[in-house]
Amino acid sequence: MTTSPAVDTAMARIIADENEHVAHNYHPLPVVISRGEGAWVTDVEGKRYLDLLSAYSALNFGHGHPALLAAAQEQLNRLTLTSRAYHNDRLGPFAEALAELCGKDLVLPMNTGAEAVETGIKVARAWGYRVKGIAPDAATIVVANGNFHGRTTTIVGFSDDPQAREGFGPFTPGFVHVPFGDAAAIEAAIDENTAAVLIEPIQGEAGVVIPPEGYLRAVRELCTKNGVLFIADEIQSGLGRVGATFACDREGVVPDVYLLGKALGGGILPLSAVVADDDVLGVIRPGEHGSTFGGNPLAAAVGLRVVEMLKTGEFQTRAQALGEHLAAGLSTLVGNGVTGVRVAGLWAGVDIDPAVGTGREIAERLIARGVLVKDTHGHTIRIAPPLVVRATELDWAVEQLRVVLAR
Ligand code: IF1
Repeated sequence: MTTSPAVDTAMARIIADENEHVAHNYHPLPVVISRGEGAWVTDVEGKRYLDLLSAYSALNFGHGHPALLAAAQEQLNRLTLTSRAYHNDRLGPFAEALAELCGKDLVLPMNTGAEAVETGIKVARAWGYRVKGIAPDAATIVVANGNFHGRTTTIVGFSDDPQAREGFGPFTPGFVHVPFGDAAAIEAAIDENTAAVLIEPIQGEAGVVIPPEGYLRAVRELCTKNGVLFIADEIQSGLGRVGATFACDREGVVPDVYLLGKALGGGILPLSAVVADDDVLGVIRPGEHGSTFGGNPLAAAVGLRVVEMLKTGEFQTRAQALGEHLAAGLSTLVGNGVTGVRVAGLWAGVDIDPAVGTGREIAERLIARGVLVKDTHGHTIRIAPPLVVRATELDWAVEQLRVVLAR
């Protein structure tokens, strides 16, 4: 019988094999998941965990939601891919439903969130030249410090996180930075070459940073006044997470362009979209933009079901109520290993007192107690459970957090 630690377990072997053949672009927490149901996942050894990350909100409806699985399975048997060289019978209904959910005219379907952001940038630039009349190649886009919009070279080029950008230049020009949450800074940054302001209404990667009340309304007014597009990256904040369909709804604001992803694909496949009115998205002409898988019938069938589920308002209401419940629980930890908590709907950033450990250490201790979270920026952990989680499960998770903080 071996006395050596973890090395001989099935799980350790799986992790070692993965590390041998998968590029080391991540440092995953040491758990190997093989099943998921609702808010719970099971590892290869049969141990269950409450999933408080939901694949960064891509699993807003939980693992294996029956209605989403049914939509995917029905479509899998019928037709999965046509390319946009032809029409398919699922894209139109999906686009119609999503446009209606957003109160907009048009949808441009892509796959990943980063592609939606890239598409939004192209649309804003084309609109800047063709509608606003900006001089050729002079268009700029105002972005926020602390932003996270994805991993392509253009996108990391306007990140201010050294880990995201260092070693990957040269970068695409045309972006102007302002502090997040400061509307006056946006006003000062706008000039005749500004095509758009691109922000996350709530910054996710930054640690669930909620801007001051009135910020989104002020951005809306500034953009309208100056003839600039307001592009809201709702890829992580949208589709029910914050207790409303969109984080912009919390201030009663409608951006010119919604960027959507993650939960749009129901946690089943990648599906993203740019949603805007015809006077904006209509600037893109045949042949100027696209993707092999964008608008594929399998993704459209799942996305249509996602939109139908959101139209009931049930998930938004749940996120709001459960979020208040979670906020109350987390607030009892402040001063007890937690230095600050920010909550928007069922989405929380919890700052860990460095004296009790790093965010990563807390996440590792929680794994031992059957709870999955993810750290960010050293001492913050993010909590974004599937919106199908129960209040009692959240209470239990808060108690596990209390225990690992006290250790
Ligand atoms: C990674 C974070 C979350 C996003 C917003 C666009 C994208 C994302 C607001 C791009 C992606 C991700 C991707 C994932 C980790 C992650 C993340 F920690 F980096 F911040 F969610 F919290 N806009 N977010 O949050 O979407 O191309 O990935 O589909 O890159 O490691 P994508």
